Amino acid sequence: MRTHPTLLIVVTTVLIPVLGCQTGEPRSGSVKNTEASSTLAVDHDARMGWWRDARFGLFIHWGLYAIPAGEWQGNTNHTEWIKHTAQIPHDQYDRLVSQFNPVKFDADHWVRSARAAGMKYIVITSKHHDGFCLFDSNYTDYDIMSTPFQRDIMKELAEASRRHGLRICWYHSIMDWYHPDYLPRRPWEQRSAEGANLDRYRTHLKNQVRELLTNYGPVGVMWFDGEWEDTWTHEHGQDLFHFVRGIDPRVIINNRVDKGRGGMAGLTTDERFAGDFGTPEQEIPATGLPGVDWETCMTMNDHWGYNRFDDSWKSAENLIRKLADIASKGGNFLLNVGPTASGEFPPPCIERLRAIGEWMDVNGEAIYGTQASPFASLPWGRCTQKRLDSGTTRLYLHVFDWPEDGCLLVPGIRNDPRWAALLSDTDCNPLPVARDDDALVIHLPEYAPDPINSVVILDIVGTPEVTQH
Ligand code: JFZ
Repeated sequence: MRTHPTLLIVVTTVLIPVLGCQTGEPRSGSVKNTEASSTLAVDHDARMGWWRDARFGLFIHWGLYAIPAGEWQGNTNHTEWIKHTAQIPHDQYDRLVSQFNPVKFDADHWVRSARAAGMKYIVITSKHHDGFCLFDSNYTDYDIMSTPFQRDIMKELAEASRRHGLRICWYHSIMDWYHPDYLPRRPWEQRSAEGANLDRYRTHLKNQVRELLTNYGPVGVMWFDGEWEDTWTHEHGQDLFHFVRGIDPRVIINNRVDKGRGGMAGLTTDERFAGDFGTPEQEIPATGLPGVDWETCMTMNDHWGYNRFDDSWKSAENLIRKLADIASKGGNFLLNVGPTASGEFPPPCIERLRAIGEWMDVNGEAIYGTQASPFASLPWGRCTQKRLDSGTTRLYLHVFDWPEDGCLLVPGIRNDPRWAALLSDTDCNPLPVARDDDALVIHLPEYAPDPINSVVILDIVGTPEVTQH
């Protein structure tokens, strides 16, 4: 809608995870102050502080495409790309605008679901490739205010997120199949490219980015996408990156703003390219990547946008273990939900978010603010770690396969043990730990407290000295 911008109150949130059985824990989760930093490197660390501590976020793909719900003329495998994959003419697709009326949308409910799952931030599609905007933009009428719904969804979600201590973040597509100045034209469309001007489109894009960064209070991440198009250049990426930095230097920007991303693995290795973190899509890197921030984004089934035919849901067990796997490699997990056209999360998503939340309620300490495992691999599961004080490191041993003989072998570690316990044990009863050559052996109770992933705490003296196996 082309009217005037709305001003929102600026509130900063500080997320402080609760740690369990110990004193003197590090203050993780707090947002560091950028003003104190004098070098770029420090600025980067300060900017990334809350994001590194958060480890877990919710991705939401929502837009007009939720209405066909994956189906077009008998084909049921479409999704947020439906305009492209079904080659839908503009006027026909645009009719969805008058049908978009998600009367069951409740921002508070969505944010509470994410928070209960243990998620610390939400990335939602302010605009996907189809060009439709879920927010009230002064620069287009192709937005939520032209639908019967007429409520600024971004505003409601930003406010609800702030209320519940989550960071709101925008996924904003660079590629745009609607805007007349965007180039290239799609092979399947009739519109002439004559008179189109990509620089004018870039101004439009920046105008909208300014709206997103100034009308909704502090924003955590600008998550760009669609940079792979031939028309988008490294210079355009640099320009957009610095434009965002200029508006708010605290905003984290993904690497899809520029041209440095290497395919689905999603990582930028050449420092000339901009981006604060890498974006592996639907995959988890084989190992940790020292010094590189990254976030795996993943669907719960096989589509990002809502597809009512897609029943191939990953199990809660699978997702809980993926979260531990990702944290053990020093990455973040951005897990996707594609809400329905009526404004609800599909029931299988709700079930899975709940199950993850139950696990996080007990074991969140082993995820938030942790760092990558010191071990190259472990036969029974994963490991995350936290520095407690100068003399102690806490290892979180994520046990997927509970040992039948009750002996958990931690291989190739030189440090002396201080103490071990089950994270789920609120009494913090110590577990016996013995040294066996270069391994530490923890004596476990007979049954796993959690068949999916039981976390064993092992505090050791100093920083881990691990020999590779
Ligand atoms: C992109 C989007 O096109 C998709 O709709 C979704 O939003 C996802 C999170 O991001 O998907 C991509 C991006 C890049 C590749 C493939 C899918 N790639 O480089 O092969």
